[in-house]
Amino acid sequence: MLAAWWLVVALGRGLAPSGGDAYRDHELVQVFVADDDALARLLATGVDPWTDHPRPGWLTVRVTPSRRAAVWADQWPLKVLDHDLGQRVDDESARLAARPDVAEGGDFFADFRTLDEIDAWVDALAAAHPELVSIEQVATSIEGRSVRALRITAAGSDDRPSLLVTAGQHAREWISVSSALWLADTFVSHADDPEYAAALDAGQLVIVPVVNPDGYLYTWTDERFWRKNRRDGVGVDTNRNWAHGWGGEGASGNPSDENYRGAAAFSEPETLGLSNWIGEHPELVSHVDLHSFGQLVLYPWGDVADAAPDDDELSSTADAIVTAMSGAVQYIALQGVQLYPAAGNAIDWTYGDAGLEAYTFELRPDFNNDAEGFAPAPDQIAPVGDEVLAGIWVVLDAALEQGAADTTGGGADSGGGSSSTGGPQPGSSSGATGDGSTSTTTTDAPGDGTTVAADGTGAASESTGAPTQDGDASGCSCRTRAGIDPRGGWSWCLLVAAVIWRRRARA
Ligand code: 0X9
Ligand code: ZN
Repeated sequence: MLAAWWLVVALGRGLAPSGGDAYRDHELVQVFVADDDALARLLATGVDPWTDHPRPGWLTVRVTPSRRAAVWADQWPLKVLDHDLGQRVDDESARLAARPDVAEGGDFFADFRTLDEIDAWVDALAAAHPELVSIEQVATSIEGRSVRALRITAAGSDDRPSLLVTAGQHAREWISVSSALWLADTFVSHADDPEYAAALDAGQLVIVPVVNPDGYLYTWTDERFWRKNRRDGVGVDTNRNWAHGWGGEGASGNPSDENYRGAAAFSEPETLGLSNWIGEHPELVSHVDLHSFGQLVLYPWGDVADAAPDDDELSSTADAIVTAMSGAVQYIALQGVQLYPAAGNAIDWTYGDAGLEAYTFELRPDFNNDAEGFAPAPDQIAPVGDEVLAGIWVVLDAALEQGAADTTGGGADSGGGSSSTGGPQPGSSSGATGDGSTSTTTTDAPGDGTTVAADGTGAASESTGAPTQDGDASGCSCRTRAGIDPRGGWSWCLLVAAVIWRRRARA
């Protein structure tokens, strides 16, 4: 009876929560592996590492009941983060089934949304703001779904310099999708604010919120932690399928691996369609690809250790992005390959082959918070959305400066993240709900002088008094860095040490 009620409620909301059966009694365990031999021994037990590039050190793995004895037989230093991932997925499904219904006026950003809800919201946003928002189809997925872009501009033309934001290449990284939609919502609902109006007059924001719609849907219906697209039911990692350096280090030729590169460069309709579309749009000058998790800003190259031709600009802009995004939590800038090699990733192609200034943002949580990992609580949607917004402003300002320089024949440097439009500091956003009405979501965004609790509760914590940047020469307010990681202490030191260790391991 209860099950029947659940089904009615779920279907009534257009949902089909997957439930946790696929993960019943699966443990999430942090294991310390001292060296490559130990790593090989652990992986031989058949655990599922929650990273596509396992290395010695602390490693988070999913352990199925059938593998448990083999894992625990060894004397690993280990910590069980979760005894039953199935329960976690059940809890999440129950929460999702009870979340506010957008069709009945509920806040779209109160929780994560199904593909149907996202499509309806995007349609409604465009219908309510035809002067600002247009929708373009950029690709068709393997299962025949539209991969769509929202173009947001007040210019009424598509030849203004444009920033492309993509999200959801990896199906389980829901916070990347919600953040892309948060950007669209903020730019539309603030379009009359002087800073936004200036930016939308001078340039455009093009947002593809769900690059991998088949995979995204599958995480809602079947396997919550699915990563790839749905090629033959086995999947291709679209972020290993782009043509730049395809088949190089960090991309597997084994279809069952999480980082399977596909049969050939651009073998997948999602990457082929999107890359063709990018090639047809010379107004695009920069690209940000959203992922989770790790709190990182990555720049090319992601496959080889050589410095990119524009390494100085890329790294200095990445530093500026990190400054803008950090406050409640700390982000770190890295050349992608220093994290681990990932040949065939999107930004190597958009930078190297399409000529865009390109970055990957890995959003919250950080690597010390694997337990939350790909399933952050819904109260993270707003603060992470605002962090992405702050970072996007840095890239957009650089793009618009470049556009202005190109127009005037000047030689402005695209790096450094200085402000041409004086993009605002996010703090509160009035949200278009998609039905033409608006809702207001207020957040203590990083940089507005307060900080958000690191656990995402929204409770303010004391500023640590870290440096602030107030006002640029034009008198517009700029990003303020209110504090560094209120968790502080050893976890932050460990994170920094891990990054340095990774860098040295690569050297
Ligand atoms: O592995 C990926 O595709 C990205 N990380 S994720 O956990 N979201 O899957 C990162 C790719 C960034 N590039 C490099 N690490 N080189
Ligand atoms: Zn990803």
